[in-house]
Amino acid sequence: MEITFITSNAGKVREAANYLEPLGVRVVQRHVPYPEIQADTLEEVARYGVEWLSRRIDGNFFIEDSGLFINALSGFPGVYSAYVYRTVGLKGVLKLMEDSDDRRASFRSVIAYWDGEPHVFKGEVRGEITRELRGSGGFGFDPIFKPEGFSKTFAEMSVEEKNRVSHRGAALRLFCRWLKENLK
Ligand code: ITT
Repeated sequence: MEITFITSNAGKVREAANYLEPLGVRVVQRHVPYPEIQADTLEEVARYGVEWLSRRIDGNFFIEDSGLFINALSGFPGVYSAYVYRTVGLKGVLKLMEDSDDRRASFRSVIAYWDGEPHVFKGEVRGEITRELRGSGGFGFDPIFKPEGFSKTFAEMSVEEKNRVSHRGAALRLFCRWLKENLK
C-alpha cells in the first residue's frame, strides 16, 4: 500500500517512512503548500489544513502538525514553532531560556489523515531543553531537546530510537493501529 504525506519537511517523511515501511506501507512525499491558520491548538491547525487540502487533492493523504511547548515560556513557541525555528532559530530559543532553571518542555504531534473524512492521531513526549546544541541527526529543534529518562538529545539518536520515544512516533503508532483496522 502507498500513502501520501503532504509536507515540506523531509525529516518528518524519514520518520514516517521508518515507522510505516516495515508494515508494508510506502510513504510518498508531496509538497503542496496549505494554510496553517492561527489557532490555539495544533489539532485546529491540522484539521483546517486537511479539510482545505481535501478540496484540492484526490485520494487519501495525511499531514502532520507539530510543535515544541516550553513550560518556562508558557507553552511558546507551540503552534508558532515553525516560525520561531525559521527566525530566531535554536540559538535564539536557548537565549530566551538563558536565565531559566526550569528547562521542562514537550513536543506534540498531530497527524490528520483524510479518507473522505478527517481522522486525527496525537502524540506527546516530555523532556527538557538542553543548555547547548548537541548532536547532528534529526531536524528542527532536535539538538536542544532531551526526552525524559534519556541522556541523549533527539539529534543524538537514530531515527528508530527517536521514533520509539518521540511525539511523532506516538502519533504514528496510533495511526498505524487505526490503518490496520480500518483500511478502505
Ligand atoms: P510541514 O510542511 O509538514 O508543515 P514544517 O517543518 O513547517 O513542515 P510544522 O508546521 O509542523 O512543520 O512546524 C513544526 C516546527 O517544529 C518546525 O520548525 C519543525 O522543525 C519543528 N519540529 C517538529 N517536529 C520536530 C521534531 O520531531 N524534532 C525537532 N523539531 C521538530
